[in-house]
Amino acid sequence: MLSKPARFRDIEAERIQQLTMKKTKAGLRVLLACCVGALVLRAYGEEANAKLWYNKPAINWEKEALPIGNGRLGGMIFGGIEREQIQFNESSLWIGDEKDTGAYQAFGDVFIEFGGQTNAATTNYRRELDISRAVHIVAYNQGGVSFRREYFASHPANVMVFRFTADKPGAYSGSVMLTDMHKGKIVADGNRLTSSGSVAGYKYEDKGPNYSIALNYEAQALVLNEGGSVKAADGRVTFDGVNNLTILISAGTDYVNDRTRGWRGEHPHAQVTAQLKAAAGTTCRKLLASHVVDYQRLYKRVTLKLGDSRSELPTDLRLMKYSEDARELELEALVFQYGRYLMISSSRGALPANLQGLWNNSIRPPWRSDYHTDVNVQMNYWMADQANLGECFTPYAVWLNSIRGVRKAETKAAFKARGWTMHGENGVFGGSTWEWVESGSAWCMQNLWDHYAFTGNKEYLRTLAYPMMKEVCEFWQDRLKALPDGTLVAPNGFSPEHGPREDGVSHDQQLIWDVFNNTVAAADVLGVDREFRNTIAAQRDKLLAPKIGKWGQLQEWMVDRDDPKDDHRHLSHLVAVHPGSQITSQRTPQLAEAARVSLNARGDVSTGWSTAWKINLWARLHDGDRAYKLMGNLLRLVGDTRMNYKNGGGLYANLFDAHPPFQIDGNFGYTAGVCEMLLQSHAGEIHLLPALPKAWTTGRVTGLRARGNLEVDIQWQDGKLVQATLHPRQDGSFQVRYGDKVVELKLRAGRAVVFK
Ligand code: FUC
Repeated sequence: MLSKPARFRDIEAERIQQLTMKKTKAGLRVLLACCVGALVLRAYGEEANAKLWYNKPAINWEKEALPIGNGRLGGMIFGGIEREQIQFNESSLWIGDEKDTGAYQAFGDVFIEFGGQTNAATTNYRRELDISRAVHIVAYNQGGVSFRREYFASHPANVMVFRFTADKPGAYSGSVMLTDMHKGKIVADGNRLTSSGSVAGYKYEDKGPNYSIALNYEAQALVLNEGGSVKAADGRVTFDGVNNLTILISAGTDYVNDRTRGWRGEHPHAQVTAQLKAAAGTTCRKLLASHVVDYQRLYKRVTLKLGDSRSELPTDLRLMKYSEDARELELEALVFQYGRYLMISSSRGALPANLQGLWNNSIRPPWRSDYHTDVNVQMNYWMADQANLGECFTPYAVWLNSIRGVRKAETKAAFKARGWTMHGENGVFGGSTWEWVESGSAWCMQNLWDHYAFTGNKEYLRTLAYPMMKEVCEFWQDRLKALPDGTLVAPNGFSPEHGPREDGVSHDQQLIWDVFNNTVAAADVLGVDREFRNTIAAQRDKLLAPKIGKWGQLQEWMVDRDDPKDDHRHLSHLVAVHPGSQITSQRTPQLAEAARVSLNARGDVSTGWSTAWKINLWARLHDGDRAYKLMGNLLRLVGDTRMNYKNGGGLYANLFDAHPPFQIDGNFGYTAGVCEMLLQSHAGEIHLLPALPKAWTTGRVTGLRARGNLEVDIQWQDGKLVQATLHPRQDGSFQVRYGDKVVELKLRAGRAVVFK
């Protein structure tokens, strides 16, 4: 199975060599390949490095349990021997309403007790998460029996599957329990456990408001036996003398992302029952096969090879060794792919990934496990298209679209303006709390435009992105204020989460520039709204521009008051460098230099997400070694789960990002950062290896996406480009850069181009 793609690759590579070679002015050799070349040099081969593994069960949910998810349902698996716990979630189980963010809610747990099995008598214990297949495995020996468990969350079947097998018959006896975080009704009937209820009366804070919306929910677990027997007793399902045991679970709520329906649709009972019935009607083998095919269709689009290490250590010790300055390149690649695994597992076909993706074991989770719009949700989605997971972006755009009606109403009341904006905390019913962060909606629009830039999907742009972008422009058209010389500033703004409220804050100015600039481009692509387009283009050019202050820094405020000792985690005034594109090393070198001064002053030690952002920023400033240093800071084994806003960033043993506590933006931001180090496309050109650190002497990446709707494979050796292949998905003109060499190319859809 695995050697076939490699052989295929060689044949295609040979074919490419026979194709025409052109020498360009700049001296880069370019091979123009025919259509078959679209498939060349894709390394679909084995990723030996794609496993997290441990030699003992998890005790701590946040630091040790391992996540599975199908984009809607999620499970955190402990791997206990006498007693297994799978804490589970469904992404729409929320409290809150149109006035209040509320919070994302834990659903419940499945507990499985194995009679007669004890920790003490176990040998060869191993639990692992294979992120190349999205399968979690627990294996151990006990009393002469080899036990093996497989767990996966199937997107096509829309259920989670837990399968328990053994090499001797009748080895499984015990019971299955379901718990419910909202104290609903639990019924055991035959081989089925059901929990159901409503979240009415639950609040995020003791003294918080009563919410006007209360979702109904239901979860079901179906216990299937091969051999032995299964029956309901005392609120559990017990099993006795079973050879192989399968537990299928699904859950849902009556949430719909539609304000006009009051956010409530059908009770989930029928759907959950049907999902389990369909899954139970097939075989585990088929469920697993369709799951792996579905998952790998996304996962295998990108491969990354940075080294050849074959660490024999369990992942926690491996990370510890790395933290002690024995840097291991393949661990860096594993954490990169883990970000992609977490994205595929938490953002498909339902709600977008929240502060914890979709894994949450609390009804009062940190920061509500919500959608924070002063950096966090935007950061979640930087990597989606870069790392070739465009489908995973869609839930985010759909969520924004669903809440914009509520946002418009509150924005109108608060600002007497058209369009819409948000506070820092946001939920699934449009409710938004905490401080106003007026440029938050413009920042979300940047994600929306980028998704178009990466995919070239005009239908998406016309129907989903552009109408929202236009509305956010309208908000700023009504809100901007002219200084005496005609310069436009955002009034009374805020540099998250930092400094006074005042006019002309750089963060606001840069994001308004961004949304105006992108909306001009979008109107051009769609050929619509000529007059509106010209007005915002003119307003964009009158915006107060980025300023360089007295110590050479990029000013965070209109007033030159930046403190060089300020190491605040937010890097709000650098948003024009990344993820924005107003400041680039090529086009605005002085401003880029000022940004470098500011970024230096902020220091290298911070929270998880802040460290991840710094990786991206240093990559944009083309300092690969500094980005690499920050990567090292993020790949630091952290044990503390207490909230730390200063310097606790790193990874837990399960490779979840530690803010601390667990916050997933650091995982996604890290993956985005690695993409930015290898490939950039924000500055009107495709830049190969823009920030390659010295440590990555030789490596290969395939399948990264660039703006303009193309995929790029890059191979390098001794720190130098060996070969890059562009796979355009649509026709277009591109400028391609490597170092200071630049070539101009007209590319045709489906015709790969190889650079030497
Ligand atoms: C912002 C950040 C915090 C935290 C929270 C969820 O408020 O400033 O560090 O990440 O979001």
